[in-house]
Amino acid sequence: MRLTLVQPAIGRKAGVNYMRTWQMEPLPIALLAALTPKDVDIAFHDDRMEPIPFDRPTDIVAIPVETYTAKRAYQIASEFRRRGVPVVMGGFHATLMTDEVAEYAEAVVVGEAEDIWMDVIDDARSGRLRRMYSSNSQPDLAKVRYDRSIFRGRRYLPLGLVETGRGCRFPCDFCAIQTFFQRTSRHRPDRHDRCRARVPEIREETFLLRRRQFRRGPRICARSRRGAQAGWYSLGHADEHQCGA
Ligand code: B12
Repeated sequence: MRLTLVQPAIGRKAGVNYMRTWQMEPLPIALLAALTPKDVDIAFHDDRMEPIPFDRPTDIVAIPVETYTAKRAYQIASEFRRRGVPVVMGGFHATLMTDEVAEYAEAVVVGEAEDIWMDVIDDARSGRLRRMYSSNSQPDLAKVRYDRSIFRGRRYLPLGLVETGRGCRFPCDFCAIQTFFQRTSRHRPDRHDRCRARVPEIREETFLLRRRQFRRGPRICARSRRGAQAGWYSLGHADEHQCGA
C-alpha cells in the first residue's frame, strides 16, 4: 500500500510560493511515519515548501489539520478526492470540528493517533475505511517514537523539536489544548528524555522546548543546561505560558 502524508501550509496566495514562516519539522508527520508498518510505502509532501504532486499514484492520503491550516487542508483533500484517492484527516481541528472535517475526508481521526492508526491502515488496506476513528486513550509517552528520516533532504529551520509532554490542566476556555486533552497533563517520564542526550536523531544546535522547562532549569539535565548557556534558546508558545506558568 502507498501512503502519502501531507503537511498543509497555512494558505496560498496566487503567484506566491508560500509565506515563508515557521518552516520546522512537523512532528505529527514524523509520528505517523513511525507508527506505519514498514511494508507501507510512504511519501511525504510539505505544502509549505514544495508543490504537491497530486497526480503521483497513491492509495491513501493522510493530513494533519489545525484550525489555521484547515482551509488549505480542505483544498488539498479535494484535489486528491477528485482523483479518487481516499483522504484521512486527524489532529486538533479534526478532533474539535469533526463534522466540518468529515465533509472533506473519507475518514476522520479523533484524538491521539498512537492507539488507532494501525486500525486506519488495516482498514485502508482492505478498502473498508470507517467514517470516524475515535481514541480516548492517552498513550504512554515513554513509548512514543518519531521517524524523522522522512524529512531527509528538506531544508527546515535548524531547530530540533522535542515533545516533552502533552496537555494542560488549566481551564483556559480560549485554548484548544485543555479541550483536546480534557484538562489532563502528562509528561515523558524520564527527565533526560527531554534532552538531546536522549534524542540522538536531533542534530540541530537549537531546541524548541516549552518555556516553562527552561525556567525550571534543574529539570533539564546538565548537558542541555550547558547547551542553553551556550546559546540554545526556547521559543515560548502562547498555549503553555498563558496557561498558568
Ligand atoms: C510546536 C507547535 C508550534 C510550532 C510549529 C512547529 C512546526 N512543526 O511547524 C510553532 C511555534 C511554529 C507554532 C506556531 C503556531 N501555532 Co502551534 N503549536 C505547537 C504545539 C506546542 C505542539 C504541536 C506538536 O507538534 N505536537 C506534537 C504532535 C505529535 O502532537 P499533535 O499535533 O497533538 O498530534 C497528535 C494528535 O493531534 C493526532 N494527530 C495530529 N495530526 C494527525 C493527523 C492524522 C492523519 C492522524 C490520524 C492523527 C493526527 O495524533 C498525534 C499524536 O497523538 C501545539 C500545542 C500542543 N501542546 O500540542 C501548538 C498548536 C498546534 N499551535 C496552535 C496555533 C494556534 C499556532 C499558531 C497559529 C499561533 C499563532 N497565532 O501564530 C502558529 C501557526 C504557525 C504557522 N504559520 O504554521 C494551536 C492550534 C489550535 C487549533 N485549534 O488548531 C495549538 C494546538 C496550541 C493551542 N494553544 O491551541 N506552533
